[in-house]
Amino acid sequence: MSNRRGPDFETRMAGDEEIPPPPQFVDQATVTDDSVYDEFEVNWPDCWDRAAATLDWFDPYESVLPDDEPPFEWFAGGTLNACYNCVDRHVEAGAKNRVAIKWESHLGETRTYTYQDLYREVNEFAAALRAQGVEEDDVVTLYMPMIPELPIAMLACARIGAPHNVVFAGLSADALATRLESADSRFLVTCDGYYRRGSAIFLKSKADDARLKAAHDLEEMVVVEHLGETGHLGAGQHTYDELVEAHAGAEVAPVERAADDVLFLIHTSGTTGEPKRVEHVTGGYLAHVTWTSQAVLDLKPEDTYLCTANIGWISGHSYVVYGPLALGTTAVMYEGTPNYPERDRIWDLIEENAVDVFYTAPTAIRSFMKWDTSLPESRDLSSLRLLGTVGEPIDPRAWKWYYEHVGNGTCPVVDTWWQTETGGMMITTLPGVKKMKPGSAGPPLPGVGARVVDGRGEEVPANEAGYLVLTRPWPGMPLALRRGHRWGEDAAKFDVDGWHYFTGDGAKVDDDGYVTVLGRVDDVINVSGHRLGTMEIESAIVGVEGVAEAAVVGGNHEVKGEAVYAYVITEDGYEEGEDLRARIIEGVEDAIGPIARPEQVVFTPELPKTRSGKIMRRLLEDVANGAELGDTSTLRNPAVVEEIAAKVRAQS
Ligand code: 6R9
Repeated sequence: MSNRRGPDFETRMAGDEEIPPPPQFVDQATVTDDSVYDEFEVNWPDCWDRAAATLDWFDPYESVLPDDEPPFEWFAGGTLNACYNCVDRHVEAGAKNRVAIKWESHLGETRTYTYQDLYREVNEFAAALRAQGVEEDDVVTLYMPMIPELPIAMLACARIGAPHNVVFAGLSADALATRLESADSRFLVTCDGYYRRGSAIFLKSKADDARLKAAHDLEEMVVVEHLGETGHLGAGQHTYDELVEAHAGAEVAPVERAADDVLFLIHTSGTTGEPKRVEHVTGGYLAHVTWTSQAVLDLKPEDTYLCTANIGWISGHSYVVYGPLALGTTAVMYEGTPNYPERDRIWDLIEENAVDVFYTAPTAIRSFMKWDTSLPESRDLSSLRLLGTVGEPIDPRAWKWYYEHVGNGTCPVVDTWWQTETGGMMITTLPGVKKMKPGSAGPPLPGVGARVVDGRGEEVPANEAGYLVLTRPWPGMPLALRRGHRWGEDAAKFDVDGWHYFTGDGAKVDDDGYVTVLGRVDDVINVSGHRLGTMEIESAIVGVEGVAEAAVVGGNHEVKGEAVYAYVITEDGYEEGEDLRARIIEGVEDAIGPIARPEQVVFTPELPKTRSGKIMRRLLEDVANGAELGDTSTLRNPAVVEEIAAKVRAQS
């Protein structure tokens, strides 16, 4: 196993404080009875009926889970449509005038879509996609920023049974090309461009570039005119407005999808040099995210809800789009960044929209703390009922700041652990039931099996660090795991009895069964909640002319959580210096995007290697963190570590 830190890395202590659920929250919460945990234990797997019951099925399923061996066919025999569940059923139930999406642009413009508006536009775009030749099971790639046309396009795809493949707009043309190929996708929806912190980013030109780079032809491309700078459209390229207008008033019947038909593909970073393709299916995924939106986020149809996640990542798929809309909630969608135009933009949004439930990431909370504590306090945030966090471990100090300064000590905080691969939340407190422990995510949700094991697969004693494995299948599990496949990195890792999935995270469990997640133990780093593979960054750097070898590690960063540190050996005849450094940064931005930009590029004559030639990444992490250097005695070249450390000190 490639083990970046091992389970014994610095143990982050969760606070020993315990906070009971606020009574005024419990009084109105959807799930308040502790018996739900027992019910799921006694009744497993049929207990997951409860999740499926949040949805409308065309054909009811015959069995919740026919077999406890792969293939795991959750809700076998059932058919449904995700778009029908997120849109039509609310219109049919008389909620057509309720706001579904309130979009706030970063410049202060707003656009409001009721469920009826959403119904109309999704139908028109679904008809347009069909007219472009998109058939059931064709993959449609969506390379779009946070504009309303993104969820509309996702729902239109879901309506016609065409899996979507959303690519985060901050990724480069190369990254888009790789994802088009990996998904075997011949249809692309993008936009001309968008503003980020006041500057225009031209997306269509990146999409055009990707089109040239991808190994196969794109058949059709749709361009949303967001900046009004679309320019020339070539063959097979159409504007979104032109297509929607051509299908004004069209209605498309939602396609009946089997529970395990693919709803979408999404790519994330794994531990190989290639992005990892994850496929989520219609029934289990939608049931999982809808149930957890209800049980954990406590969302109700009358709520206004703000999640700051970008729809380009899984958090936005599950908890900006599918979960909240399936429940008929009003989702506020924010185009910009929390600090643009001012650092109080988020508090503005909460106050103006009287937001009930707010879900964000620890990196944002750390920024808020750093900026000015008085900012949230100068606003009326009394509409808030519940706060959530996701994406990285949250330390007890940030947790308490969030609880006190944003939640005024009256809103429960749910620290939700989950992954692209799990589809939805797995480990967190049920806020109307469980006490909170700042710094610890909480117990596994009812029905979820999680264990912390050592390298041999043995469960470790309470409060000791080990590897986090999931030991039971769950409805939101992706196609590969359903089929009993393992991703390369997870293959036969531990000798755990029975089926299991290794998460890539280190964790410990306390005497109450609360899990504290310690961070990744594999070659994945987490920069501001963005999941990045060190191997992908390394291969980008090695592709730069003049670079002989590179090693990338994550170093601690006060706001970002981790930052990218690149250690580089130059090729003979090339000079270390600003020119090469700039080309390395450009190389990473071209291959992946600005999110992977190295914080530091450190030139070194050698990398610390063991006698067998393996790079000792742990030492490079110690160097990045300015920590005391670990044992260097097994190195072939011990002196190099001190040399690199001196360079890092000089650069920072
Ligand atoms: C949803 C999402 C997954 C990785 C995961 C872990 C980290 C997410 C966390 C957390 C501690 C939490 N992570 N939530 N760590 N506490 N509440 O973020 O998916 O982008 O796939 O990242 O994020 O390391 O393995 P994804």
